[in-house]
Parts: sequence; structure tokens; C-alpha cells
Amino acid sequence: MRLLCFLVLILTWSCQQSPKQQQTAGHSCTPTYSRFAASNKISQKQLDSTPTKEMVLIPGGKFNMGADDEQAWRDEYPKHEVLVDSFWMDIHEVTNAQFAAFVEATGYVTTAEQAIDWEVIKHELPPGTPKPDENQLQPASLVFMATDHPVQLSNPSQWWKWKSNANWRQPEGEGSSIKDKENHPVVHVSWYDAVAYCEWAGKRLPTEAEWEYASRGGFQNAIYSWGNEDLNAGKPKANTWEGGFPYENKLRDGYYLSAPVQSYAPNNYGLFDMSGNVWEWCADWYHEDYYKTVSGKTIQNPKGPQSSYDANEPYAQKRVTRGGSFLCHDSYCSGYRNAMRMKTTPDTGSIHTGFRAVMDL
Ligand SMILES: [Ca+2]
Ligand SMILES: [Ca+2]
Repeated sequence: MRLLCFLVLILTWSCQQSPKQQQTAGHSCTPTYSRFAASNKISQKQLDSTPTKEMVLIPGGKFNMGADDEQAWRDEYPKHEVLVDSFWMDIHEVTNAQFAAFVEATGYVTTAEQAIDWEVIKHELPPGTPKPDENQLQPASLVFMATDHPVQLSNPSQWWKWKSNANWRQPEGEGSSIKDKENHPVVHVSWYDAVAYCEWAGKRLPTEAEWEYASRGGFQNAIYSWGNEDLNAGKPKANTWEGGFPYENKLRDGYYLSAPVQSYAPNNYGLFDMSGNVWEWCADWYHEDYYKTVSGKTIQNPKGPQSSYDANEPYAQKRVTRGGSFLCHDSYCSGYRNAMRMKTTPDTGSIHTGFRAVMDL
């Protein structure tokens, strides 16, 4: 639950700086036409039937899912073989303009715009957790607030603030707006909001396997969506945090918070911002040991585990988010790696979480 994120930030959250295979999957940095050969044959008719000009065909194939380098967290192991059928994918994150069209057509009210029902969320908290003040149950969402000095990265509550009336229309809270940000990714959307949009658009959220396969862009075992070149080498490749997190941002990539979609080069599948800008919801439940259950097999079109488990917050049911955001940095979560897995309760939105949709052929 979204308030859960805030409470956990205060109580227990940790985010190790040096993720290693041996460590628990304790990272919670969010509060919670290929030119490569495909194993599946795509007909010309399918290639000619692009659903919209803003989707590309991801040609199905086989890939190794999971950890590529020493930055990988425990939950990225073991690497395992996955087969994915072809599908269409949005070339960019869903924008404010696209989400506004959905809201205008349907009257949809997002999770962050609604008050929190304590009777519902208390079941996701450790037993005995006291009820917060009523004012903390009013519509709100998580907003990033930089510090003015270096801080211990083990306590995210230093830079996450539970801000009243922050939502997709007011990403930075009361008084802010999305004016002139129509082509920025929509943020403060919960998993439920993302699913509702997808259903309206006749699409669906990608599975975690589809997302990672698409992010890899046909490269085998590469660390990033563009290959293995260091993030900081050459031209800016993605919207991330550059400098000392969370107090100094050098803005080499040009953006402090979100960037307009398609600001950086796409990957080899023509997908923009698979690394960075905003985290993207996937359909799957998150389970820290899920990859162990499929190790040694070749699994086809996996839809993830049947239930969620994160040892850091065992009462919370979480969905997967992928790709990192403008807040990601190597010292912190390196969320822009292809294999990096994040987990978030489905009603949690924040200023750096959005989504993109896919569609079956
Ligand atoms: Ca940036
Ligand atoms: Ca992204």
C-alpha cells in the first residue's frame, strides 16, 4: 500500500550501496524491427499491421534473463533461459498527454487522488503498527526532495517526502502542474492506474520477461539497453542521476527530474528510455526467489510467480517495476541495468514511476 511505503521508509527501509549476489534482495530504491535475428518468423503482414505508429514489433526469441555483472542483486540470480513470443511494445513511456486523454474519456480517478483506507492497508503492515494521523491518510504521494549535503544512503526517508495532493496532475505537489510537460512520462500512477489505462487502450502491461527481453534489444548478456559501454562514456544515454546522490546533480543528461520521452537514442528495437527516466510497471508479482524456481529450465512466456514475497517487507504484496529512473545512480541502485528488478506495492505511485504498454500480435 502506498502509505506503507511512507511508513516503511520511516521505520525500516534500507538500500545497500554495494549489491552483491550474497546479499539479500534488500534494495527498495522506490518506496517501495530489430536488426537482430529472431527465432520466431514474422510475416510481412504482421510487420505491416503496426497497431499505432507509437509501437514497434518486438520479434520473439530466446534470451538469458537475469544478472550480467557484479552489480547484480541476489534476486537477479540465477540467470536462466527464457523464450518470449513476438509482441508489440510502446516505443516510449506513456505520456501525460496520453494519460490525460484516458482520464478525459473515462473520468478515471487515480489511486494517489483518493484518500487511504486504513482498514485495507493495515493488513500489509507488521501487526501492531499504529494507525497514522488522519491527515496522513488524505490523498498524497511520494515526492523526491534533494538534500543539501551527503547522507547515508541507507535511509531513503531523507529524500522521499509524503506530499499532500501530489499526483499525476501535480507531480511535485500542490501548485505544480504538467503544463508544458505533455510529452513527459506520466508519474504518480499506481499499478492499478497503469492496468486501467492499458485496458482502455486495448493493451496490457508487459510481463517482466517481456520487459527485460525488449530492453536487451537483441544483445546477449549485455548490461545496459545500449550494450556494455559505461553509462557516463560518450553522449548521454539515459536520464539518470549524475553526481552525488541525493544532494548534487551535474545534469550532464540535461534533466533533473523527468525528461520528455524520446530525449535519448533508442535501443536496437527502437525503444526509448528503457533505461532511466521513469520506472515502468510490469504485470508480474515480485518474489525475491522466483528465478530460483525456474533455474535450469527454458521457460516460455513466463508470467512470474503466483504470489509476492520480499523479506524486507513480508506483509506487503508487490509488483515488479523495471528500468530505473532519473534518480538512479551507480552508488545507489543502478536501476538502469537490463536485469535490475525493483518491487513496489501496486497502489504506490511516486514522482519517478510510470509505465508503457504492450499488445499481443
Ligand atoms: Ca538526469
Ligand atoms: Ca523508463
